[in-house]
Amino acid sequence: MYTTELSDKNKKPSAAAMANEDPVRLAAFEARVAADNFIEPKDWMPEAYRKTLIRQISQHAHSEIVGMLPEGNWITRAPSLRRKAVLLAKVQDEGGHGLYLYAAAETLGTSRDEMIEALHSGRAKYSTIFNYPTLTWADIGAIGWLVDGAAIMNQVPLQRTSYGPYARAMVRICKEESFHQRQGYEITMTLAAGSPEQKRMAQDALDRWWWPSLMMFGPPDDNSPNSAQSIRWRIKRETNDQLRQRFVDVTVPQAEAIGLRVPDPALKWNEARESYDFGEIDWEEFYAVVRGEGPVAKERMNARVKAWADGAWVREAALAHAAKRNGRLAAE
Ligand code: BYC
Repeated sequence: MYTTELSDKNKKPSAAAMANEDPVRLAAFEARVAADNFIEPKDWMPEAYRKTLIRQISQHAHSEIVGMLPEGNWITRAPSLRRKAVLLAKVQDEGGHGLYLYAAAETLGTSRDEMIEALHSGRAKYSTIFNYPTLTWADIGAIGWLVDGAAIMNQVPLQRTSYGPYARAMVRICKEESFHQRQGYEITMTLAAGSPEQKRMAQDALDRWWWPSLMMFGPPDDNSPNSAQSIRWRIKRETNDQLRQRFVDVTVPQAEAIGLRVPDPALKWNEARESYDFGEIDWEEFYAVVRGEGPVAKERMNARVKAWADGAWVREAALAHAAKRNGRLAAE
């Protein structure tokens, strides 16, 4: 995510904000959530629930759109026509995910323009992972395998999030993400089984993307200001640490199966927990990237702002066309 510092403001709904809510409606809302019924756009909801959803869904949408950049710049350099066609389709899918998610956020009363402005001005965040550079073709494998793999781990439980439009968007997104994860693993597997130089490239990409992928799940639970309320309102179904642990447990055997080494000397199977113990994440690095100090944060935002400016004529033409068509329909 970009330039916005982590802070406690606007995190938990303040007691005063919640006290302003109608207690009867609030109790009915909480009972619906507790019964696992979806909340729909026209249903009554507490303001803090609406705000939390707008924050999370719009950040999620921004991540999909900014996430097109690291892979997009490898489309012309993909090593074969097949790889190029697959990568093109994948990057296009990410654009589609962003659009479903912006549409889901719009049902909460925010506009696309407001969300885009928040991204471009640095008020809204997007995932830290997209502020790292893609140096070699092996990075495209690592992104699909690890970044999409982490995204699926986080997004599968979001199919049961309490807000209906977000949950339904996630169902389709998860299907596509699982194809993305497989295409990335297949690239990495091919490189790992290739020449010594190709295997070295695959290992180097794993070395650079492993820790940033673990950071995608967010701060540790005891330092995650939004988690408790989001879990209570069933916006989040599992905590950051639970999902991170599951990702490690699933991914380590995948690395071993293709002869790669996870770059963590503390990684060790824990018989009692039936899970891997793993080393300390560099949280200083995470918070620096959240503050906008990621290696390619400025390039990413400049690219988005330029794309938005360059696309102005398309938006204007589409609006002019819609106005003309509506005028014609009204005349008929
Ligand atoms: N990066 O209280 P917490 C993809 C922020 S893209 C930056 O735990 P929460 C793909 C967090 O926003 C898929 N910031 O927050 C696309 C909060 O700050 P604010 C991306 C982070 O919301 C292209 C503060 O830290 N997936 O698949 O309860 C190519 C405290 O955190 C990060 C999503 O967006 C981070 N990594 O939990 C390939 C999933 N982590 O907002 C692949 C949807 C935390 O209060 N989002 N922060 O100022 C979520 O599930 C949750 O929002 C999070 C954070 C788990 C990320």
